[in-house]
Amino acid sequence: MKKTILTTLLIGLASLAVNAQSSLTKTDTIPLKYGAHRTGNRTDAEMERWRSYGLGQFIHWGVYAIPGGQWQGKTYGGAAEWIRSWSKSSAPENWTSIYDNLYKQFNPVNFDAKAWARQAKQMGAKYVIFTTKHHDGFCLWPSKYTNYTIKNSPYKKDIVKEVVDAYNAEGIDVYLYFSIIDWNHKGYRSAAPKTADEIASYETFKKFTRNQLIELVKNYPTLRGLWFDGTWDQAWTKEAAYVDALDKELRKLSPGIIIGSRFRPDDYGKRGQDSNGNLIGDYEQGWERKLPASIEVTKGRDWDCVMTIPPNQWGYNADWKSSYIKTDYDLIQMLLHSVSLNGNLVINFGPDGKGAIRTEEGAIATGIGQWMQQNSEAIYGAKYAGLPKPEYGYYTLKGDKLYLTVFNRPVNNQLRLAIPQSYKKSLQKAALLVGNQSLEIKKTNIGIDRDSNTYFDVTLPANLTIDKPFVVVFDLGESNGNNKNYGDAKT
Ligand code: JFZ
Repeated sequence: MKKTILTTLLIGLASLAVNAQSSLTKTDTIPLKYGAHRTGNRTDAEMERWRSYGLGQFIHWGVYAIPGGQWQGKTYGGAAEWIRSWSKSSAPENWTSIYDNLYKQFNPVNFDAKAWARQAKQMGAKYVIFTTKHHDGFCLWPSKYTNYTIKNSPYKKDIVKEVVDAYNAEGIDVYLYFSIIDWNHKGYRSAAPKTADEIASYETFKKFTRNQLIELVKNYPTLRGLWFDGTWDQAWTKEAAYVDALDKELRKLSPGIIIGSRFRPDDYGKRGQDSNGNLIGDYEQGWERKLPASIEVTKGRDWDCVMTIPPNQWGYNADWKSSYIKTDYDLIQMLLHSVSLNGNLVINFGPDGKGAIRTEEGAIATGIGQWMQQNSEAIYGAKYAGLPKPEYGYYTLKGDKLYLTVFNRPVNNQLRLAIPQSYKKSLQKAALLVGNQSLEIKKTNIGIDRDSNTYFDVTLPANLTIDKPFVVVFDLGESNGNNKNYGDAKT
């Protein structure tokens, strides 16, 4: 009996010590009610599907497509979808009121959702992110909660529905872009509300936002996710409790829905990552128009990169002459860069005011599509290969296949691959992905004793005259992770 008491006491003391220890080691953890809901990545089937997309399409469309970055011979300097905020000093007279009446002319007679969806499919996009409402507040669906919608334009019909149906019919998953910023709603404000009136007015905006989101989720039940934007205002970032509850509500209404890191603030108004450095939301949305340099910077998180074709234009801008316009190869390279580091690349399109996708974007979609037609095996479902980036291009990995997409072809036609000796796989066979021509792999002694790599030379056929990036596929076998140069004479 005595012994039991003593043991209990000792166990009690020991667990006290353990608790003290763990609370000591956790002194850097800030207690949060509304921080990240998990520390690692999601493991469910919906997220796994998202991870396998590789390539997506973004579409920015709204009344800003009518001016297309200019009005009455004047050019707006910023991103075309921001034109409503044209500063008074340079804007045409009465600009905001002109803008706020543009919807009365929104009649996109050339809009053909099925043609858009066919083009996206042909390009190889597995998902689309479509702007239901940008910062100007104009709704491309007939929202019950405002009059500022497509229903009151000459076009009248529900554009969001047309897009959702057409893309779904092509087997493309739909994500809806939604801006929290809404320059049209009376209760919207950027600075945190202080007076009772301001608070009451902001409450109407919060309710309106919630209503619209629930409306979207209910109207378009096939949606796979919501892509939030315009969440940086102080008024919003102080609403952690409200947004957290809304996030939970939306997830309940649409089980499996994917929401990135641009929606909820934490208790201290931090966005993206909470105050403890954990990702808020299902994937990192911070790689906008930029790509992580290495796997380390991704911190092992799911991520996508949304990319404009000009430097920074999302909505239609009539002027594509004044800046560098990315080519299809620029974008294919970014696609490989993304997939090789476990991300998706989402290429933005900005249809014009009549609903047509400009010919330059069409040509890019065709170029990417032709390449994808032959090489998408190296993209869909492919991941980071666990190898250092080769100078010739990018590795991607799927099952027991390693893909090397070559952008920089060596003039001597020898791809010399440095494989760390610790790599747990061996290169068995090599072949060109297109045509399946097999290529010889030679283990190479280049006499670098202290090097931790093993080198393999793969000879490209001299008669390979391709002027596009091309893929070499390797069959991988098991290895003990001790790839010593046993072929070397000395060893
Ligand atoms: C926002 C919008 O203002 C813009 O019009 C466009 O819709 C884009 C996709 O999103 O712009 C941003 C948002 C976030 C960053 C940069 C531009 N960011 O986090 O670096």
